[in-house]
Amino acid sequence: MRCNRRQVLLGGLAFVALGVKPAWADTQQVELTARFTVPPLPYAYDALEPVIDRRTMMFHHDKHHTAYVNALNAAIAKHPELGTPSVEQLLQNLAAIPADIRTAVRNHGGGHYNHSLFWESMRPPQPNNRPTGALEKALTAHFGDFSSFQEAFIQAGAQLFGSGWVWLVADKTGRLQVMTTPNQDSPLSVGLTPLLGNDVWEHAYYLSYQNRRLDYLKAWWQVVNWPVVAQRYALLTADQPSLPS
Ligand code: MN3
Repeated sequence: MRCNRRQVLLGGLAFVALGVKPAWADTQQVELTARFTVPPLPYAYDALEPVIDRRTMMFHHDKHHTAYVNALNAAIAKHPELGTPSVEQLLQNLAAIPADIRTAVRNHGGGHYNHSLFWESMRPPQPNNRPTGALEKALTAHFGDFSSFQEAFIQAGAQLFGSGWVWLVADKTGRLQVMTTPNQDSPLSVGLTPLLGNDVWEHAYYLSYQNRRLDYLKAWWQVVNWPVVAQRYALLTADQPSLPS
């Protein structure tokens, strides 16, 4: 490869030409390469049993998540002019990502972000596991009651064809909705904030549930970490003082 410097300059100019200035463009570049790492699980591999078995957690976290991170790092390394954006910034600005790595960032950046959120969204099985406080009120206001929200989430996840995610998301006005995304697409890329997501790729459940995705979707509520989801909702309402908190 020759003309490396020129390529770097052209890469920077591409942002200007697109009229899309990435949000991180003005931040100080303290590292020369953006490198992402797999966060450690906040609990033991077997902590979610019997809802999610130990081997599934080992393969899912150590192998699948690591593969997304490695591929994301390889893609980002091709464009040092991007600086050191966070994975959120990358996913929120896909249009500003150089075309030759945009699909890789979408797939593997999404895989990294979605799984990082997923691990934090779970905890050991809890009896009568349900949200409280402002989040419970918001779910009731948007879906009728908590059970109706759960049912909408389960149905959306069960009906998603192929691999993807089912989400509880909030838009900029605080409106809550259930949605699905295919593959590793993130709600961040369409301007929505994920509060809770469940992975419905077969690798997330196949060892214990085989083809019974619906059983996995129903059992999964036992391990949802509602205090963490409530924290995400509180951050959102802190940014939007007009929302009920
Ligand atoms: Mn997965």
